Formats: sequence, structure tokens, C-alpha cells
Amino acid sequence: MKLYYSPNACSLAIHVLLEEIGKPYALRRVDFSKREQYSAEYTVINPKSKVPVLERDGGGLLTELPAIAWYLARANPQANLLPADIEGEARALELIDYLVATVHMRGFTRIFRPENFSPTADDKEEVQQAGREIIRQGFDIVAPALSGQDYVLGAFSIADAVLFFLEFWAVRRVGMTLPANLDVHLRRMLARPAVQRALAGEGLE
Ligand SMILES: N[C@@H](CCC(=O)N[C@@H](CS)C(=O)NCC(=O)O)C(=O)O
Repeated sequence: MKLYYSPNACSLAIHVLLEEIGKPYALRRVDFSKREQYSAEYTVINPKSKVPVLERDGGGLLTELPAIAWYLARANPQANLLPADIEGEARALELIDYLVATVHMRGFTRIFRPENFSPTADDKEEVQQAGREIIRQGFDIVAPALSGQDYVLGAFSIADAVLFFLEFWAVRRVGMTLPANLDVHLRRMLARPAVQRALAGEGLE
């Protein structure tokens, strides 16, 4: 398997999951600073010009973080990355969709790419502030799931890897203070050897 990634992009969640699974995989960096995601070579891999992309051993390419996370969990049941029951699996997907579609795409993207949300540069501060509010609301909605348990669905799952990169971004890229439960979750994630290997593999600490 090969992961197309960019350091400290949302592909970090998939990188963590590959480390949790523990099978051999290759990494292929997509250099955003050179706008490589828009290159002719890369748009053959992903016409959406995004990471992550997972190239499976059979050669099939898979895009979209939630789909890749779900695929890796189902293809590697021995890694216990998803609850075994249908209710638990649905809850994992419910949470991941909210985290990616709302907290990442509507929240963090407003901060990192304000120009995508307003044609006027003067609106930058307002757009970014709205992004912070969306993130804060999202984190407040998710935080109670961590009351009295170590991981969002009880046992470690793909949902924790997704929550992790958002917590990591909030602290390291935006300088936000996390709700207490998420702060503890972030520390717990940072203590996992698989997370440490993924961060080291991307040149992050
Ligand atoms: N819906 C996509 C979003 C992926 C995404 O937004 N990736 C960002 C990095 S966090 C990206 O590749 N951005 C490159 C660009 O927009 O130029 C998914 O879930 O995989």
C-alpha cells in the first residue's frame, strides 16, 4: 500500500492508522509548497488535487479520508479499528463525517484558506473568526463523548485518529486551547507508539 500525504495535512489520520495496523506501506509526499497537488502527474492520481490518497496493493486508488479510514478498518479486522456491531460502526461514521465535513472543511479551512470563503481580502479576519467558532462548537459537541472513557467510542477506533489530527491542528497550527476532555485525549494519542511513529515520519514532534 502507498499513502499520498503532505506533512501535517489531514492525511496524518491515515498515516496513524497505517502505523496502528503495522503492515508494510510506502509514503509518497505531495509537496504543497510546489503546488504539486495540481500537477499533471498528481491529478492522474487524484483529480480532486487533495491528500490523502491510498493506493491499494491491487493498484486501486481510494480518496476521501472517511472512506479510506473505513476501508483500512474493514480490511484489517485484526487491528480492531472499528466497533464490531453495526450500531458502533454507524456511530464511528457519524462522528468522522461530522469531524471532516464540518470541523475540518468548514472550520479549519476558513482559517487556513480564508480566500476560499470570501472574494474580499478585507473579510479575512471575520472568516477566520467564524472558522474558530465552528471548531469550538464542534469540539464542545464531541467532548462529552470522552467523559469517563479513554477514546470517543470507548475502545480506540478510526474516529480517534480523525479527532487526533484536528486536536493537533488546533494546538499546533491555530494556538487554540482545547476543552479539557480533548486535551487529555490528545495527550493519550500522543503517547501511542503508532502516533509517535507517524509524527516522526512526517518530520513532526
Ligand atoms: N474531502 C477530502 C478533503 C481532503 C483535503 O481537504 N485535503 C487537504 C489537506 S488537509 C488538501 O489536500 N488540500 C490541498 C489543496 O486544497 O490544495 C477528504 O476527506 O479526504
